[in-house]
Parts: sequence; C-alpha cells; structure tokens
Amino acid sequence: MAADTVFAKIVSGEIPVERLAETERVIAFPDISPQAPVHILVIPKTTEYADVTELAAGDPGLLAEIVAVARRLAEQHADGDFRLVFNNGANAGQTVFHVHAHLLAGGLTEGSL
Ligand code: DGP
Repeated sequence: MAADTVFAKIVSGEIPVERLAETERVIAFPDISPQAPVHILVIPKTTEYADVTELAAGDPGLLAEIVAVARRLAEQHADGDFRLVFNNGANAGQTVFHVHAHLLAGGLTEGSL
C-alpha cells in the first residue's frame, strides 16, 4: 500500500504537472530531474501499490497498461525505442513509494542495463 506521497498530490491535481498522457487509470508527466533526453514518469492513479512487485501481483493488467502508455509516449517523444525502469525498494534507489515507471528514451547510447 502506497502511503500519502507526492504522486498522490500529482494525481489529485494538488501539485500541477504537464500531463503528457492520461487514461482512466494512468497518468504520465515529465520527471522533475531528467536523466535522459526523454524522461517521463508513468504511474497508476491508484495509491494502492507502493512498488512494481505489489502491482504485478495485485493488478497485472494495470502494469500492462503502464507499459502500453510508455510505448505510445516513446513513439511520440522519441524514435519508439525506450528503456523502462522500476526502482523497487529503498536499497534500489526508490524514493517515492507509489509505483512508477521511469520511461527513458532519445539518445540512449550506453548499452548497459
Ligand atoms: P524513484 O527514485 O524511482 O522513487 O523516482 C522518483 C522520481 O520522482 C525521481 O526521479 C524524481 C521524481 N519526482 C519526485 N518528486 C517529483 C515532483 O514533484 N514532480 C515530478 N515531476 N517528479 C518528481
């Protein structure tokens, strides 16, 4: 269960963001601290899931919708290729415990993970 995070405030509109994509269950907006030419966060509107393991277990269809939104955004904002990163847990660098995908695209020249 995700607690009251900054992303809940973004979903409610309390913190305004540029909504690059929105479906009934998902929104996407630019990361405040971009790590790639295209760096977009894709998140579910529900606060029910703190991380991707909870989401995958609880609502795999919603996880698939996040991937589909990411793919569409990569086509709109880059050449269609993309990297999707879920930090899962504090020791993996997760700081916001409302599940989110980092969509990274555009000029990803490094061949690393
Ligand atoms: P993570 O480390 O995986 O939990 O990533 C959290 C990301 O959220 C981090 O890249 C910065 C981003 N972020 C945090 N607060 C805000 C905010 O208020 N607005 C936006 N657009 N992004 C935020």
